[in-house]
Amino acid sequence: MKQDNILVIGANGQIGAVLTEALREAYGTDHVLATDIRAAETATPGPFEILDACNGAALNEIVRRWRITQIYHLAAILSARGEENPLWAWNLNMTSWLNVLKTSLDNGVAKVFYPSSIAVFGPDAVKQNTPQDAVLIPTTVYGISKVAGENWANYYHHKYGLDVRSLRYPGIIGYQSDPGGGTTDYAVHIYHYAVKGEPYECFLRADTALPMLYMPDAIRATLELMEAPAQNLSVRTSYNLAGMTFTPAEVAASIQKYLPDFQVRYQPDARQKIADSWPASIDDSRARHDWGWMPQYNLDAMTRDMLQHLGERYGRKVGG
Ligand code: VAH
Repeated sequence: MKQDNILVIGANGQIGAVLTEALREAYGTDHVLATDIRAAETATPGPFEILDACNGAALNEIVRRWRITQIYHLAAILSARGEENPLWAWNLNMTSWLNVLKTSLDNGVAKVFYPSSIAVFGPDAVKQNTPQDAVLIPTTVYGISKVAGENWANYYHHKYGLDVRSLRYPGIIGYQSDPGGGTTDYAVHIYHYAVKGEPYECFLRADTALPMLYMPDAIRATLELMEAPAQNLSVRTSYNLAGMTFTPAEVAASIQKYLPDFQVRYQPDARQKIADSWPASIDDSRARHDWGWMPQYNLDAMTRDMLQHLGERYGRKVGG
């Protein structure tokens, strides 16, 4: 068991909730402090404190009191919700991240994780197999904040030597937690509707191909990056990361192999424009080269696992 004290900011979010459990498994429950702007409905066992990371003094106090050695900053306003209130989203995403960087430097935090996103790419980037160094002209405030955040990470590393590491997550799908305010959220909701035996109205067109990653792969990628030898890392903005690419029609077909009566209707909304600005697939060869990244789940393996776990939650045996 490694003796670190780890702070997770945004621990009640879709990725934060699962990452907190994985970190507690690796470092010991009492060495991982979960924080969020409000308490979760279903508290999981382990240290928790209310923290608004936009309050630099509060963040600094917690880092000092807990002698934090690693920070995972999972709090952010995502793509769709950010477009409803752009300046609020920008201020929250940037103020919190700049507080994390300054507090980490001031308190000798050894390692910092920053979640970026394939949302850093816009319509000017190559659509298929988007390379690590593609042009970054995003069309959402969320994407703009992630491009800026990546560059602040790179700046703190090269100017001050802070060990900041980052991944450009694709859409993340998992059964353990709910997504909030994203454009890829459909890929989680669709499984819940299917297991509940209800038709699903998808807010993207049936043929919208997007890069996606199953939660176990996303969590493993995060821990593998954070544990990689620093000298192997050639990217200090953020690594492209990919798992699979699929469309709403393809995930529906994958589900219908187990639930043949499941129906999907397609009713694109404002999120279609965001999705159309993003890559369809990602080249993550740099991550594979630098720290041995290799996804383990494809669409059918994810569907089988999602349906099995959600079936248990909703009391309906499916798949598996
Ligand atoms: C979103 N789930 O939809 C996030 C993610 C690539 C998408 O960044 O905003």
